[in-house]
Amino acid sequence: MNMDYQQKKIVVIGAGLSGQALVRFFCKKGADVTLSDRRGETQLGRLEGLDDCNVHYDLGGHDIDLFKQADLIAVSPGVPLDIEPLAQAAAQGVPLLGEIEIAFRELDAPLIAVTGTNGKSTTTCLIGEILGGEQKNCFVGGNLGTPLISACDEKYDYLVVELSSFQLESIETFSPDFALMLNLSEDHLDRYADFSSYLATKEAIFDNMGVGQYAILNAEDGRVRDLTIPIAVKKIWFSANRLLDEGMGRRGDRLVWRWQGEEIDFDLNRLRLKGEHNVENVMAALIAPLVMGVSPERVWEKVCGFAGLPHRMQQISSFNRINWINDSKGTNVGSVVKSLSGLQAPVTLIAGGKDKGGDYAPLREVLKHKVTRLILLGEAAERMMAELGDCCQTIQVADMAAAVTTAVRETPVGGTVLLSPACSSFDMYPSYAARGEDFARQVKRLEGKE
Ligand code: UMA
Ligand code: ADP
Repeated sequence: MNMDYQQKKIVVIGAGLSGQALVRFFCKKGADVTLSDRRGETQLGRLEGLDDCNVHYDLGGHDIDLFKQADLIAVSPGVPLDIEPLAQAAAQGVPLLGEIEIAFRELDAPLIAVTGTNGKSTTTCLIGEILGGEQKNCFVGGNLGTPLISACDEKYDYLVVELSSFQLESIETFSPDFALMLNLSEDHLDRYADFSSYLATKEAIFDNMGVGQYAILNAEDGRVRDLTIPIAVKKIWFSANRLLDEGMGRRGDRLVWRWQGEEIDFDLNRLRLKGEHNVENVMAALIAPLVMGVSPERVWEKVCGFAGLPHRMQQISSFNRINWINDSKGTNVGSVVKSLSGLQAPVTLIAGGKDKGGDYAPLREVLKHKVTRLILLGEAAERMMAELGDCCQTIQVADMAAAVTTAVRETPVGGTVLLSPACSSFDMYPSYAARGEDFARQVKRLEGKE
């Protein structure tokens, strides 16, 4: 369904990756576009990608009148829908749509959407690996980094899209052919009133789905099992703990796919990806391509060739005979619990960053078993110290350089230093990637390589 935006007054809010891609899209469609950002010109710098666009600017704050007079407001994921200018415009009947909804209305290739609290990026990339190549053009993006709206620039055979809860807040008709729900645990409680609001936003991915569409679901996650999914949607389960009568199950070190009366198995020993959490991601990633008819041989060859993404349990050094692991993308408690569970003691854990308002208590057990030193930094350090400081020896430091210097002093030969913050990065860095790169740089500095 292609929408007509010719001469429509459109306000795009947020001048980040999504906002800039939206501006390019709407300008091409002949709309009258204004880009609004609370940051001013000096903070934003030059928006080089927009040089060719005929766009107006509303910077250093949001002009409420402009919002009220718009035909449509296109919202970036980082902008909450309840901020004053959006609430007032919505109250006047101005439609607010997110980047994902706007893109969905333009695109017609089969769409596989990946959500859940953890493992989204890894699973999205795995599916992209499987479906891409061999003359197939596969878009792989969304929350992962490339906004879906930029998929309108090219013809794609498949769209594989990672979706955050932020992106799902502003969908209306979005309905993927396959929706994956990997797992659900506390996250982003700095944006949502409570955990159930976060869960409801995630659940919205299924709202418009129906006949001929599939929900791919983690059978071992109670919150996933409790989701409300339209009856017409075919549910396909995966379980990393047991065999299933239908779906993707497991028998020892083999994954077992049972579908339409047939059974195929896959040897886990061939995987390059490490960790139990990645077994779950692999299981989830296999299902849509297999249902779509990609051969099991090709599927497994692609999955086994995948070495993982940077900043996710990435071994970066063995300096001082210590295993240094960058898991900067471990941005919530659930992911850090999984990451630590897969490691042998003794671990020195570097954590902290921007607090997301969730509960740190689920970390207590695994800290006691695996972690001998907890090094805390960032805005969340004090709260984490108060809630976790009695689980192991805990030290608060000022920055990453001090965290790494302390870690090398405190960690015995054969031990592991893990950066897995359980917090977002935005108190000290522009992104989790910048935080992970700083960690790697500080380790290199110790090694005398920088
Ligand atoms: N802004 C306003 N007014 C506000 C709030 C923000 O103008 O009230 C402006 C900011 O000043 C800034 C712009 O909005 O200039 C940023 O917009 P954005 O936060 O939506 O950032 P994008 O660059 O568009 O990136 C977004 C996703 N960011 C967030 O959801 C916070 C990226 O996910 C995603 O890769 C990208 O779209 C492409 O789809 C990042 C992320 O941290 C990786 N995601 C969260 C996560 O994974 O935990 C959900
Ligand atoms: P997301 O995109 O959902 O943040 P990633 O694939 O980027 O997920 O992985 C981020 C971190 O989450 C990893 O470094 C790991 O600590 C943890 N993780 C990955 N997959 C899972 C999973 N299936 N269950 C729990 N934690 C996971």
